[in-house]
Amino acid sequence: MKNFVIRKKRMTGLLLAAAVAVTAMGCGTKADEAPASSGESTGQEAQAPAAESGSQENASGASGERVPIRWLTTGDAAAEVIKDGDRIIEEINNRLGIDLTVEIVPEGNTEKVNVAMASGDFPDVVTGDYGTSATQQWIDDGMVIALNDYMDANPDMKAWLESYDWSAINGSYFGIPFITQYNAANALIIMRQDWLDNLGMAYPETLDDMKAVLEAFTFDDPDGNGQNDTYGYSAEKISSANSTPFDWVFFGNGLKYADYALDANDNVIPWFEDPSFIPSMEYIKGLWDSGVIDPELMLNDTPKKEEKFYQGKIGAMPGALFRHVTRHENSLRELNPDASIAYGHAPKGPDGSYGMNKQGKGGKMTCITAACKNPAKAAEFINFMVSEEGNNLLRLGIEGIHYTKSGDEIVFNEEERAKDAFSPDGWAHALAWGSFYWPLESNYIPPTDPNRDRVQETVELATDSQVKNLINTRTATEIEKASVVDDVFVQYFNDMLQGKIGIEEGAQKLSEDWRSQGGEEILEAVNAVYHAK
Ligand SMILES: [Ca+2]
Repeated sequence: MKNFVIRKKRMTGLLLAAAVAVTAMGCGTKADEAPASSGESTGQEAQAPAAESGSQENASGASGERVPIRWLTTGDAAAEVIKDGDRIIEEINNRLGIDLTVEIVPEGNTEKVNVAMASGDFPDVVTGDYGTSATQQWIDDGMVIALNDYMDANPDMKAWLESYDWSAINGSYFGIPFITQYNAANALIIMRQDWLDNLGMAYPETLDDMKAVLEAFTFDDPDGNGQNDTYGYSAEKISSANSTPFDWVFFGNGLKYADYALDANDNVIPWFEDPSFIPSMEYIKGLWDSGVIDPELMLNDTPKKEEKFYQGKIGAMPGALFRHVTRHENSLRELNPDASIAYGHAPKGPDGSYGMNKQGKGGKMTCITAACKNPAKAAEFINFMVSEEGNNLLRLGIEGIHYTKSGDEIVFNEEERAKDAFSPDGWAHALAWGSFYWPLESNYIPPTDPNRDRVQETVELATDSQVKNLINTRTATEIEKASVVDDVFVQYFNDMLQGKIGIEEGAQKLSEDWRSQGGEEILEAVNAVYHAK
Protein backbone atom coordinates (compact mmCIF):
# COMPACT_ATOMS: atom_id res chain seq x y z
CA MET A 1 0.00 0.00 0.00
CA LYS A 2 2.76 2.42 0.81
CA ASN A 3 3.70 2.44 -2.83
CA PHE A 4 0.31 3.47 -4.05
CA VAL A 5 0.99 6.86 -5.44
CA ILE A 6 -1.89 8.71 -6.83
CA ARG A 7 -1.74 12.22 -8.18
CA LYS A 8 -5.03 13.17 -9.62
CA LYS A 9 -8.31 14.84 -9.06
CA ARG A 10 -10.73 13.30 -6.63
CA MET A 11 -13.25 12.42 -9.33
CA THR A 12 -10.82 10.09 -11.09
CA GLY A 13 -10.02 8.39 -7.82
CA LEU A 14 -13.66 7.55 -7.33
CA LEU A 15 -13.91 6.16 -10.84
CA LEU A 16 -10.86 3.96 -10.30
CA ALA A 17 -12.17 2.85 -6.92
CA ALA A 18 -15.46 1.87 -8.53
CA ALA A 19 -13.61 -0.02 -11.23
CA VAL A 20 -11.63 -1.94 -8.65
CA ALA A 21 -14.76 -3.01 -6.81
CA VAL A 22 -16.24 -4.22 -10.10
CA THR A 23 -13.23 -6.45 -10.69
CA ALA A 24 -13.58 -8.29 -7.44
CA MET A 25 -17.19 -9.10 -8.19
CA GLY A 26 -16.59 -9.80 -11.86
CA CYS A 27 -13.92 -12.40 -11.11
CA GLY A 28 -16.41 -14.52 -9.22
CA THR A 29 -14.02 -14.89 -6.33
CA LYS A 30 -15.15 -15.57 -2.78
CA ALA A 31 -18.10 -13.41 -1.76
CA ASP A 32 -16.25 -11.86 1.15
CA GLU A 33 -13.60 -10.42 -1.14
CA ALA A 34 -15.88 -7.80 -2.64
CA PRO A 35 -16.31 -5.75 0.54
CA ALA A 36 -12.64 -6.23 1.35
CA SER A 37 -11.72 -4.83 -2.02
CA SER A 38 -14.09 -1.91 -1.58
CA GLY A 39 -12.45 -1.22 1.74
CA GLU A 40 -9.07 -1.28 0.07
CA SER A 41 -10.29 1.22 -2.49
CA THR A 42 -11.57 3.48 0.22
CA GLY A 43 -8.18 3.29 1.82
CA GLN A 44 -6.57 4.29 -1.44
CA GLU A 45 -8.93 7.19 -1.76
CA ALA A 46 -8.02 8.34 1.74
CA GLN A 47 -4.36 8.26 0.72
CA ALA A 48 -4.93 10.29 -2.39
CA PRO A 49 -4.00 13.88 -1.83
CA ALA A 50 -7.07 16.05 -2.02
CA ALA A 51 -5.16 19.06 -3.24
CA GLU A 52 -3.86 19.53 -6.73
CA SER A 53 -0.19 18.76 -7.08
CA GLY A 54 2.29 21.58 -6.75
CA SER A 55 3.20 21.27 -10.38
CA GLN A 56 -0.37 21.87 -11.41
CA GLU A 57 -0.45 25.01 -9.29
CA ASN A 58 2.73 26.16 -10.94
CA ALA A 59 1.30 25.47 -14.33
CA SER A 60 -1.83 27.48 -13.81
CA GLY A 61 0.09 30.25 -12.03
CA ALA A 62 2.93 30.63 -14.50
CA SER A 63 2.46 29.59 -18.11
CA GLY A 64 -1.19 28.64 -17.91
CA GLU A 65 -1.28 26.55 -21.09
CA ARG A 66 0.38 23.35 -19.93
CA VAL A 67 -0.93 20.24 -21.66
CA PRO A 68 -2.34 17.85 -19.06
CA ILE A 69 -1.00 14.28 -19.41
CA ARG A 70 -2.40 11.58 -17.18
CA TRP A 71 -0.28 8.42 -17.12
CA LEU A 72 -1.61 5.20 -15.60
CA THR A 73 1.08 2.60 -14.99
CA THR A 74 2.10 -0.36 -12.86
CA GLY A 75 5.37 1.45 -12.14
CA ASP A 76 7.98 0.09 -9.77
CA ALA A 77 6.41 -1.46 -6.68
CA ALA A 78 9.69 -1.14 -4.75
CA ALA A 79 10.14 2.56 -5.46
CA GLU A 80 9.74 5.50 -3.11
CA VAL A 81 6.38 7.28 -2.99
CA ILE A 82 6.13 10.39 -5.17
CA LYS A 83 4.99 13.30 -3.04
CA ASP A 84 3.36 16.55 -4.03
CA GLY A 85 5.77 19.05 -5.44
CA ASP A 86 8.28 16.40 -6.52
CA ARG A 87 10.98 18.40 -8.29
CA ILE A 88 11.62 15.71 -10.91
CA ILE A 89 7.98 15.78 -12.03
CA GLU A 90 8.15 19.59 -12.04
CA GLU A 91 11.31 19.45 -14.13
CA ILE A 92 9.63 17.15 -16.66
CA ASN A 93 6.65 19.51 -16.75
CA ASN A 94 8.89 22.53 -17.31
CA ARG A 95 10.99 20.90 -20.00
CA LEU A 96 8.01 19.54 -21.97
CA GLY A 97 5.33 22.14 -21.23
CA ILE A 98 3.03 19.52 -19.76
CA ASP A 99 1.18 18.99 -16.51
CA LEU A 100 1.94 15.38 -15.66
CA THR A 101 -0.24 13.28 -13.39
CA VAL A 102 1.17 9.85 -12.64
CA GLU A 103 -1.10 7.14 -11.29
CA ILE A 104 0.74 4.08 -10.10
CA VAL A 105 -1.50 1.13 -9.18
CA PRO A 106 -0.79 -0.68 -5.92
CA GLU A 107 1.79 -3.47 -5.91
CA GLY A 108 2.29 -3.30 -9.65
CA ASN A 109 -1.08 -4.99 -10.11
CA THR A 110 -1.72 -4.92 -13.86
CA GLU A 111 -5.28 -6.10 -13.33
CA LYS A 112 -6.13 -2.69 -11.88
CA VAL A 113 -4.84 -1.00 -15.04
CA ASN A 114 -6.87 -3.39 -17.17
CA VAL A 115 -10.02 -2.74 -15.15
CA ALA A 116 -9.64 1.04 -15.41
CA MET A 117 -9.28 0.72 -19.20
CA ALA A 118 -12.21 -1.70 -19.50
CA SER A 119 -14.39 0.65 -17.48
CA GLY A 120 -13.73 3.50 -19.90
CA ASP A 121 -11.63 5.53 -17.46
CA PHE A 122 -9.00 6.37 -20.05
CA PRO A 123 -5.77 8.08 -19.09
CA ASP A 124 -3.72 9.77 -21.85
CA VAL A 125 -0.86 7.32 -21.55
CA VAL A 126 -1.22 3.79 -20.21
CA THR A 127 1.27 1.05 -19.39
CA GLY A 128 0.05 -2.57 -19.24
CA ASP A 129 1.53 -6.02 -19.77
CA TYR A 130 2.91 -6.78 -23.23
CA GLY A 131 1.27 -9.47 -25.32
CA THR A 132 -1.63 -10.34 -23.05
CA SER A 133 -5.28 -10.70 -24.04
CA ALA A 134 -6.06 -7.49 -22.13
CA THR A 135 -3.62 -5.32 -24.06
CA GLN A 136 -4.56 -7.04 -27.31
CA GLN A 137 -8.13 -5.95 -26.55
CA TRP A 138 -6.98 -2.31 -26.28
CA ILE A 139 -5.63 -2.60 -29.81
CA ASP A 140 -8.57 -4.58 -31.23
CA ASP A 141 -11.14 -2.22 -29.72
CA GLY A 142 -9.39 0.95 -30.87
CA MET A 143 -8.72 2.11 -27.30
CA VAL A 144 -5.10 2.93 -28.15
CA ILE A 145 -3.71 4.67 -31.22
CA ALA A 146 -0.95 3.86 -33.70
CA LEU A 147 2.25 5.76 -32.95
CA ASN A 148 3.61 5.81 -36.51
CA ASP A 149 2.58 9.41 -37.23
CA TYR A 150 4.59 10.61 -34.22
CA MET A 151 7.80 8.70 -34.86
CA ASP A 152 9.65 11.21 -37.03
CA ALA A 153 9.17 14.02 -34.51
CA ASN A 154 10.37 11.77 -31.69
CA PRO A 155 13.64 10.10 -32.70
CA ASP A 156 14.29 8.25 -29.42
CA MET A 157 10.81 6.71 -29.46
CA LYS A 158 11.32 5.87 -33.14
CA ALA A 159 14.63 4.12 -32.47
CA TRP A 160 13.08 2.22 -29.58
CA LEU A 161 10.15 1.03 -31.71
CA GLU A 162 12.42 0.02 -34.57
CA SER A 163 14.46 -2.10 -32.18
CA TYR A 164 11.20 -4.04 -31.62
CA ASP A 165 10.19 -4.02 -35.29
CA TRP A 166 8.48 -7.42 -34.96
CA SER A 167 5.96 -5.85 -32.56
CA ALA A 168 4.30 -3.84 -35.35
CA ILE A 169 0.90 -5.09 -36.50
CA ASN A 170 0.63 -4.69 -40.27
CA GLY A 171 3.21 -1.95 -39.95
CA SER A 172 1.48 -0.10 -37.10
CA TYR A 173 3.02 0.30 -33.67
CA PHE A 174 0.33 0.45 -31.01
CA GLY A 175 2.65 0.74 -28.06
CA ILE A 176 6.20 0.91 -26.82
CA PRO A 177 7.16 -2.62 -25.81
CA PHE A 178 9.61 -3.19 -23.01
CA ILE A 179 10.49 -6.87 -22.95
CA THR A 180 12.18 -7.94 -19.74
CA GLN A 181 15.52 -9.70 -20.26
CA TYR A 182 15.28 -9.12 -23.99
CA ASN A 183 18.91 -8.10 -24.39
CA ALA A 184 20.22 -8.70 -20.90
CA ALA A 185 20.40 -11.49 -18.35
CA ASN A 186 21.69 -11.92 -14.82
CA ALA A 187 22.03 -15.64 -14.08
CA LEU A 188 25.16 -17.78 -14.09
CA ILE A 189 26.26 -20.93 -12.33
CA ILE A 190 27.60 -19.66 -9.02
CA MET A 191 30.25 -21.75 -7.25
CA ARG A 192 32.29 -21.78 -4.11
CA GLN A 193 35.64 -20.28 -5.12
CA ASP A 194 37.17 -21.42 -1.82
CA TRP A 195 36.12 -25.03 -2.55
CA LEU A 196 37.68 -24.83 -6.01
CA ASP A 197 40.86 -23.51 -4.36
CA ASN A 198 40.87 -26.31 -1.78
CA LEU A 199 40.59 -28.86 -4.57
CA GLY A 200 43.11 -27.16 -6.86
CA MET A 201 40.46 -26.78 -9.57
CA ALA A 202 39.41 -23.91 -11.81
CA TYR A 203 35.91 -22.68 -12.66
CA PRO A 204 34.69 -25.20 -15.29
CA GLU A 205 34.90 -24.20 -18.95
CA THR A 206 33.20 -27.24 -20.48
CA LEU A 207 30.47 -29.74 -19.69
CA ASP A 208 33.22 -32.31 -18.99
CA ASP A 209 34.96 -29.90 -16.60
CA MET A 210 31.63 -29.23 -14.90
CA LYS A 211 31.09 -32.93 -14.32
CA ALA A 212 34.57 -33.25 -12.81
CA VAL A 213 34.03 -30.26 -10.50
CA LEU A 214 30.63 -31.47 -9.32
CA GLU A 215 32.12 -34.90 -8.59
CA ALA A 216 34.97 -33.35 -6.60
CA PHE A 217 32.50 -31.12 -4.71
CA THR A 218 30.63 -34.31 -3.74
CA PHE A 219 33.34 -36.90 -3.12
CA ASP A 220 36.59 -35.06 -2.32
CA ASP A 221 35.62 -33.25 0.90
CA PRO A 222 35.81 -29.74 -0.58
CA ASP A 223 35.11 -28.12 2.80
CA GLY A 224 37.88 -30.12 4.46
CA ASN A 225 35.84 -31.22 7.49
CA GLY A 226 36.60 -34.91 6.97
CA GLN A 227 32.97 -35.77 6.39
CA ASN A 228 31.05 -36.83 3.32
CA ASP A 229 28.46 -34.08 3.70
CA THR A 230 28.35 -32.07 0.46
CA TYR A 231 26.74 -32.25 -2.99
CA GLY A 232 27.92 -30.70 -6.20
CA TYR A 233 24.83 -28.98 -7.52
CA SER A 234 21.32 -27.92 -6.71
CA ALA A 235 18.75 -25.69 -8.40
CA GLU A 236 15.04 -24.92 -8.36
CA LYS A 237 12.72 -27.81 -9.18
CA ILE A 238 11.51 -27.98 -12.76
CA SER A 239 8.43 -25.80 -13.19
CA SER A 240 7.73 -25.95 -16.92
CA ALA A 241 9.24 -26.91 -20.25
CA ASN A 242 10.64 -23.37 -20.35
CA SER A 243 12.58 -23.70 -17.14
CA THR A 244 14.50 -26.82 -16.22
CA PRO A 245 17.23 -27.00 -13.56
CA PHE A 246 19.69 -27.89 -16.35
CA ASP A 247 19.02 -25.52 -19.26
CA TRP A 248 22.80 -25.02 -19.60
CA VAL A 249 23.18 -28.68 -20.58
CA PHE A 250 20.77 -28.44 -23.52
CA PHE A 251 22.41 -25.26 -24.84
CA GLY A 252 25.85 -26.77 -24.31
CA ASN A 253 24.82 -29.67 -26.51
CA GLY A 254 23.84 -27.34 -29.33
CA LEU A 255 20.21 -26.33 -28.78
CA LYS A 256 20.10 -23.08 -30.79
CA TYR A 257 17.02 -21.19 -29.61
CA ALA A 258 15.46 -20.48 -26.25
CA ASP A 259 11.91 -21.43 -27.13
CA TYR A 260 11.69 -23.85 -30.07
CA ALA A 261 13.82 -25.69 -32.59
CA LEU A 262 13.70 -26.12 -36.36
CA ASP A 263 13.57 -29.43 -38.20
CA ALA A 264 15.37 -30.23 -41.47
CA ASN A 265 12.45 -28.74 -43.46
CA ASP A 266 12.60 -25.40 -41.60
CA ASN A 267 9.48 -26.15 -39.61
CA VAL A 268 9.14 -25.20 -35.95
CA ILE A 269 9.26 -28.17 -33.57
CA PRO A 270 9.35 -28.37 -29.76
CA TRP A 271 12.87 -27.88 -28.44
CA PHE A 272 12.92 -31.38 -26.95
CA GLU A 273 12.65 -32.87 -30.45
CA ASP A 274 16.00 -31.25 -31.30
CA PRO A 275 18.96 -33.69 -31.62
CA SER A 276 20.52 -31.98 -28.56
CA PHE A 277 17.85 -33.42 -26.25
CA ILE A 278 18.88 -37.06 -25.88
CA PRO A 279 22.61 -36.50 -25.25
CA SER A 280 21.66 -33.76 -22.79
CA MET A 281 19.28 -36.00 -20.88
CA GLU A 282 21.98 -38.68 -20.79
CA TYR A 283 24.45 -36.18 -19.32
CA ILE A 284 21.92 -35.00 -16.72
CA LYS A 285 20.95 -38.53 -15.79
CA GLY A 286 24.65 -39.38 -15.50
CA LEU A 287 25.05 -36.58 -12.95
CA TRP A 288 21.90 -37.69 -11.13
CA ASP A 289 22.93 -41.37 -10.99
CA SER A 290 26.43 -40.59 -9.79
CA GLY A 291 24.96 -38.79 -6.78
CA VAL A 292 26.43 -35.32 -7.34
CA ILE A 293 23.03 -33.62 -7.51
CA ASP A 294 21.19 -32.60 -4.34
CA PRO A 295 18.57 -35.40 -4.00
CA GLU A 296 16.04 -32.81 -2.81
CA LEU A 297 16.42 -30.74 -5.98
CA MET A 298 12.89 -31.64 -7.09
CA LEU A 299 11.51 -29.99 -3.92
CA ASN A 300 13.49 -26.75 -4.02
CA ASP A 301 12.29 -23.22 -4.48
CA THR A 302 14.78 -20.36 -4.76
CA PRO A 303 15.15 -19.61 -1.01
CA LYS A 304 15.68 -23.31 -0.23
CA LYS A 305 18.30 -23.64 -2.96
CA GLU A 306 20.15 -20.54 -1.75
CA GLU A 307 20.02 -21.72 1.87
CA LYS A 308 21.77 -24.96 0.88
CA PHE A 309 24.46 -22.97 -0.89
CA TYR A 310 24.96 -20.54 2.00
CA GLN A 311 25.10 -23.43 4.49
CA GLY A 312 27.81 -25.17 2.50
CA LYS A 313 25.70 -28.20 1.61
CA ILE A 314 26.12 -27.66 -2.14
CA GLY A 315 28.99 -26.16 -4.09
CA ALA A 316 27.22 -24.85 -7.19
CA MET A 317 23.84 -23.45 -8.16
CA PRO A 318 22.37 -21.45 -11.01
CA GLY A 319 21.49 -18.07 -9.59
CA ALA A 320 20.82 -14.42 -10.29
CA LEU A 321 23.85 -12.14 -9.87
CA PHE A 322 23.88 -8.44 -10.83
CA ARG A 323 22.46 -6.69 -7.76
CA HIS A 324 22.59 -9.98 -5.82
CA VAL A 325 26.38 -10.41 -5.87
CA THR A 326 26.85 -8.76 -2.49
CA ARG A 327 23.82 -10.49 -0.98
CA HIS A 328 25.13 -13.95 -1.98
CA GLU A 329 28.59 -13.27 -0.65
CA ASN A 330 27.39 -11.74 2.63
CA SER A 331 24.94 -14.60 3.21
CA LEU A 332 27.64 -17.16 2.50
CA ARG A 333 30.09 -15.52 4.88
CA GLU A 334 27.71 -15.61 7.83
CA LEU A 335 28.63 -19.27 8.31
CA ASN A 336 31.82 -19.42 6.25
CA PRO A 337 33.79 -16.24 6.85
CA ASP A 338 36.54 -17.13 4.34
CA ALA A 339 34.20 -18.15 1.51
CA SER A 340 33.92 -16.36 -1.81
CA ILE A 341 31.92 -16.97 -4.97
CA ALA A 342 33.03 -17.79 -8.49
CA TYR A 343 31.05 -17.40 -11.70
CA GLY A 344 31.73 -17.62 -15.41
CA HIS A 345 30.27 -18.38 -18.84
CA ALA A 346 27.89 -21.29 -19.07
CA PRO A 347 29.95 -24.46 -19.75
CA LYS A 348 30.72 -25.29 -23.38
CA GLY A 349 29.68 -28.53 -25.04
CA PRO A 350 31.61 -30.67 -27.54
CA ASP A 351 31.14 -28.19 -30.42
CA GLY A 352 31.70 -25.08 -28.29
CA SER A 353 28.01 -24.21 -27.86
CA TYR A 354 26.96 -22.71 -24.56
CA GLY A 355 24.12 -20.82 -22.94
CA MET A 356 21.87 -20.81 -19.95
CA ASN A 357 19.62 -17.74 -19.92
CA LYS A 358 16.56 -17.64 -22.13
CA GLN A 359 15.62 -14.38 -23.79
CA GLY A 360 12.42 -12.95 -22.35
CA LYS A 361 9.08 -12.71 -24.16
CA GLY A 362 7.03 -10.81 -21.59
CA GLY A 363 7.13 -7.29 -20.28
CA LYS A 364 5.33 -3.99 -20.51
CA MET A 365 3.69 -1.96 -23.23
CA THR A 366 3.04 1.78 -23.02
CA CYS A 367 0.32 3.21 -25.25
CA ILE A 368 -1.38 6.49 -26.03
CA THR A 369 -5.14 6.17 -25.68
CA ALA A 370 -7.69 7.22 -28.25
CA ALA A 371 -9.11 9.55 -25.57
CA CYS A 372 -5.86 11.56 -25.37
CA LYS A 373 -6.57 15.11 -26.55
CA ASN A 374 -2.98 15.92 -27.46
CA PRO A 375 -1.30 12.74 -28.70
CA ALA A 376 1.65 14.68 -30.12
CA LYS A 377 2.49 15.91 -26.62
CA ALA A 378 1.93 12.44 -25.15
CA ALA A 379 4.37 11.05 -27.74
CA GLU A 380 6.86 13.76 -26.79
CA PHE A 381 6.55 12.67 -23.16
CA ILE A 382 7.19 9.02 -24.08
CA ASN A 383 10.14 10.12 -26.20
CA PHE A 384 11.56 11.95 -23.19
CA MET A 385 11.17 8.89 -20.97
CA VAL A 386 13.25 6.75 -23.37
CA SER A 387 15.82 9.45 -24.18
CA GLU A 388 19.27 9.87 -22.68
CA GLU A 389 18.14 13.23 -21.30
CA GLY A 390 15.19 11.60 -19.56
CA ASN A 391 17.31 8.72 -18.27
CA ASN A 392 19.84 11.10 -16.79
CA LEU A 393 17.15 13.13 -15.08
CA LEU A 394 15.47 10.07 -13.56
CA ARG A 395 18.67 8.31 -12.55
CA LEU A 396 20.90 11.19 -11.45
CA GLY A 397 18.48 14.05 -10.78
CA ILE A 398 19.03 17.74 -11.41
CA GLU A 399 22.65 18.86 -11.39
CA GLY A 400 23.32 21.28 -8.55
CA ILE A 401 20.38 19.97 -6.52
CA HIS A 402 20.48 16.17 -6.46
CA TYR A 403 24.10 15.79 -7.47
CA THR A 404 27.21 17.72 -8.31
CA LYS A 405 30.11 16.85 -10.54
CA SER A 406 33.69 16.80 -9.38
CA GLY A 407 35.54 16.34 -12.67
CA ASP A 408 33.86 13.28 -14.16
CA GLU A 409 32.82 12.00 -10.77
CA ILE A 410 29.17 12.21 -9.71
CA VAL A 411 28.62 13.22 -6.09
CA PHE A 412 25.08 12.57 -4.89
CA ASN A 413 23.29 14.81 -2.41
CA GLU A 414 21.31 12.12 -0.60
CA GLU A 415 19.44 14.62 1.56
CA GLU A 416 17.99 16.45 -1.45
CA ARG A 417 17.37 13.21 -3.35
CA ALA A 418 15.32 11.82 -0.46
CA LYS A 419 12.94 14.77 -0.78
CA ASP A 420 12.09 13.80 -4.37
CA ALA A 421 11.35 10.05 -4.42
CA PHE A 422 14.89 8.91 -5.14
CA SER A 423 15.81 5.62 -3.47
CA PRO A 424 18.79 5.75 -1.09
CA ASP A 425 22.45 5.04 -1.94
CA GLY A 426 22.46 6.61 -5.36
CA TRP A 427 19.45 4.68 -6.63
CA ALA A 428 17.06 6.23 -9.08
CA HIS A 429 13.82 8.20 -8.95
CA ALA A 430 10.51 6.35 -8.62
CA LEU A 431 9.73 6.86 -12.33
CA ALA A 432 13.06 5.44 -13.53
CA TRP A 433 12.11 1.79 -13.50
CA GLY A 434 9.17 -0.46 -14.31
CA SER A 435 7.61 0.97 -17.45
CA PHE A 436 10.50 1.37 -19.91
CA TYR A 437 13.53 0.08 -18.03
CA TRP A 438 14.70 -2.05 -15.18
CA PRO A 439 18.22 -1.60 -13.83
CA LEU A 440 19.30 -4.95 -15.30
CA GLU A 441 18.23 -4.05 -18.82
CA SER A 442 20.16 -0.80 -18.47
CA ASN A 443 23.08 -2.54 -16.69
CA TYR A 444 22.65 0.37 -14.29
CA ILE A 445 24.33 0.47 -10.93
CA PRO A 446 24.78 3.81 -9.18
CA PRO A 447 28.13 5.35 -10.13
CA THR A 448 28.91 5.53 -6.41
CA ASP A 449 28.46 1.77 -5.77
CA PRO A 450 31.79 0.31 -4.57
CA ASN A 451 31.01 -3.08 -6.19
CA ARG A 452 30.00 -1.57 -9.52
CA ASP A 453 32.60 -3.12 -11.85
CA ARG A 454 32.09 -6.61 -10.53
CA VAL A 455 28.32 -6.36 -10.65
CA GLN A 456 28.40 -5.14 -14.25
CA GLU A 457 30.83 -7.91 -15.19
CA THR A 458 28.25 -10.50 -14.07
CA VAL A 459 25.69 -8.96 -16.43
CA GLU A 460 28.14 -9.09 -19.32
CA LEU A 461 28.87 -12.77 -18.68
CA ALA A 462 25.21 -13.66 -18.14
CA THR A 463 24.10 -11.75 -21.23
CA ASP A 464 26.84 -13.47 -23.21
CA SER A 465 25.29 -16.74 -21.98
CA GLN A 466 21.80 -15.67 -23.09
CA VAL A 467 20.04 -17.54 -25.88
CA LYS A 468 17.65 -15.82 -28.31
CA ASN A 469 14.12 -16.92 -29.10
CA LEU A 470 13.08 -18.25 -32.49
CA ILE A 471 9.65 -16.58 -32.17
CA ASN A 472 9.49 -13.22 -30.38
CA THR A 473 5.92 -13.35 -29.16
CA ARG A 474 3.70 -15.84 -27.44
CA THR A 475 0.74 -16.87 -29.55
CA ALA A 476 -2.75 -16.94 -28.08
CA THR A 477 -2.84 -20.72 -28.59
CA GLU A 478 0.36 -21.07 -26.59
CA ILE A 479 -1.00 -19.03 -23.70
CA GLU A 480 -4.16 -21.10 -23.68
CA LYS A 481 -2.52 -24.55 -23.90
CA ALA A 482 0.70 -23.94 -21.98
CA SER A 483 -0.23 -25.43 -18.62
CA VAL A 484 -1.40 -28.78 -20.00
CA VAL A 485 1.57 -29.38 -22.28
CA ASP A 486 3.95 -28.16 -19.58
CA ASP A 487 2.62 -30.80 -17.21
CA VAL A 488 3.33 -33.44 -19.85
CA PHE A 489 6.93 -32.26 -20.16
CA VAL A 490 7.54 -32.05 -16.41
CA GLN A 491 6.19 -35.57 -15.85
CA TYR A 492 8.40 -37.14 -18.54
CA PHE A 493 11.45 -35.13 -17.48
CA ASN A 494 11.14 -36.40 -13.90
CA ASP A 495 10.42 -39.97 -15.01
CA MET A 496 13.47 -40.01 -17.30
CA LEU A 497 15.69 -38.58 -14.58
CA GLN A 498 14.56 -41.13 -12.04
CA GLY A 499 14.82 -44.02 -14.49
CA LYS A 500 11.10 -44.81 -14.58
CA ILE A 501 11.36 -44.70 -18.37
CA GLY A 502 14.40 -44.93 -20.64
CA ILE A 503 15.58 -41.70 -22.24
CA GLU A 504 14.99 -42.63 -25.88
CA GLU A 505 11.60 -44.12 -25.14
CA GLY A 506 10.72 -41.21 -22.85
CA ALA A 507 11.66 -38.65 -25.49
CA GLN A 508 9.50 -40.46 -28.04
CA LYS A 509 6.47 -40.68 -25.77
CA LEU A 510 6.95 -37.12 -24.57
CA SER A 511 6.68 -35.91 -28.18
CA GLU A 512 3.58 -37.99 -28.85
CA ASP A 513 1.76 -36.96 -25.68
CA TRP A 514 2.81 -33.32 -25.90
CA ARG A 515 1.62 -33.10 -29.50
CA SER A 516 -1.69 -34.88 -28.87
CA GLN A 517 -2.56 -32.84 -25.76
CA GLY A 518 -2.39 -29.41 -27.40
CA GLY A 519 1.12 -29.28 -28.84
CA GLU A 520 -0.04 -29.75 -32.45
CA GLU A 521 -2.22 -26.64 -32.20
CA ILE A 522 0.62 -24.70 -30.60
CA LEU A 523 2.97 -25.73 -33.43
CA GLU A 524 0.42 -24.76 -36.06
CA ALA A 525 0.17 -21.26 -34.56
CA VAL A 526 3.91 -20.72 -34.11
CA ASN A 527 4.69 -22.10 -37.58
CA ALA A 528 2.27 -19.54 -39.01
CA VAL A 529 4.14 -16.77 -37.17
CA TYR A 530 7.55 -18.15 -38.16
CA HIS A 531 6.74 -18.60 -41.86
CA ALA A 532 5.04 -15.18 -42.06
CA LYS A 533 8.44 -13.53 -41.42
CA1 LIG B 1 32.96 -32.50 3.89
